[in-house]
Amino acid sequence: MLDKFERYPLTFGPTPIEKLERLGAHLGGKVEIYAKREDCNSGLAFGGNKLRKLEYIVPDAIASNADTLVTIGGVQSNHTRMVAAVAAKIGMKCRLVQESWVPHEDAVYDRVGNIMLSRIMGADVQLVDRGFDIGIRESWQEAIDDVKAKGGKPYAIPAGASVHKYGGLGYVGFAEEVRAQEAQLGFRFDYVVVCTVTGSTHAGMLVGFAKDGRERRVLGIDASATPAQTKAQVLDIARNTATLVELGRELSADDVVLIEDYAYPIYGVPSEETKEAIRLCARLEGMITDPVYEGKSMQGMIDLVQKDYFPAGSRVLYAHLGGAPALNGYGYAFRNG
Ligand code: 5PA
Repeated sequence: MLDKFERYPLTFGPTPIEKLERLGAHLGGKVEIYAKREDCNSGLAFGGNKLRKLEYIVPDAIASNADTLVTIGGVQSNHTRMVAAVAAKIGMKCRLVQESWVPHEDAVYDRVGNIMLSRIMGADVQLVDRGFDIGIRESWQEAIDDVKAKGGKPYAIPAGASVHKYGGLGYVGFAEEVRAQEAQLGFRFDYVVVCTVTGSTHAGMLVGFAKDGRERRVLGIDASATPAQTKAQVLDIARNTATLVELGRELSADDVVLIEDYAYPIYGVPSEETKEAIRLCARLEGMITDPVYEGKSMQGMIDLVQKDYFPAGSRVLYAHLGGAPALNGYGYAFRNG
């Protein structure tokens, strides 16, 4: 589906799929749980889902003759860390707007984890005191203008690389990769569980799996706590991406399955149940998930298994999208383990 698009390799190649044997058994053994390890996809600054997206965006950035990548996220954004890494790798400058999307408790929240890594990689980090919103942000546009005013040539990447024209392509590739791995494994996955916030990860998967009629088997677990906006953005990106890859069919709002029950209390703040899911997965599998994104989708998957949402015998693929560096900003929440 992606042959006609230029791709700049930033990842190691196909990511491994591993069975979460002990977690599955702990949850009663009625379904088989697997994880696709997007969190281990690259040597660039701990990797994660943004690199798959950026592989299809970087050729356009290079072709535009830009010298500075400009993007935006929260203080502990994984996306901004990934853009900082990519800028370093391709020899560009990087300007990051980091907004106050999360009310946080830790004194070192803006010093550790993702933001520290971005600073180490030489990004120009600007803290802006504005709240959460997955849409186009004024502060990002101001940063783009500022780079221009100082004689630079900015290349603009929106939050999560999502509403960029090529933002959905990377996760179409994920679906194609899963199909190839299924052929080797000799079975197909019945469900894919993915954490959804700015939407292009879910949207790309949806388009990729629509090729064999599985778009509604992609279960987005909302972590934005603004699900109506997130759902609309997933559909927009999916439609745009479907046109680009010539999917040949219309996608409707019903094709976007977004489960809203686990984003509470608010974006970026883990509930007690999210923290329990993070501990459970860590203690049974040694697999680390974060309090903002993957811990919430892990909580959702565990709860759905416990509620018998998945018919007995189902094979469930959890997409682990990365994000562990943010844990450093949540030392207080895990002070007792
Ligand atoms: C993020 C996003 P989408 O934004 O494509 O829906 O992906 C959600 C997601 N898991 C899931 C991890 C580890 C993520 O980092 N992160 C954002 C960031 O700024 O880091 C875009 C919000």
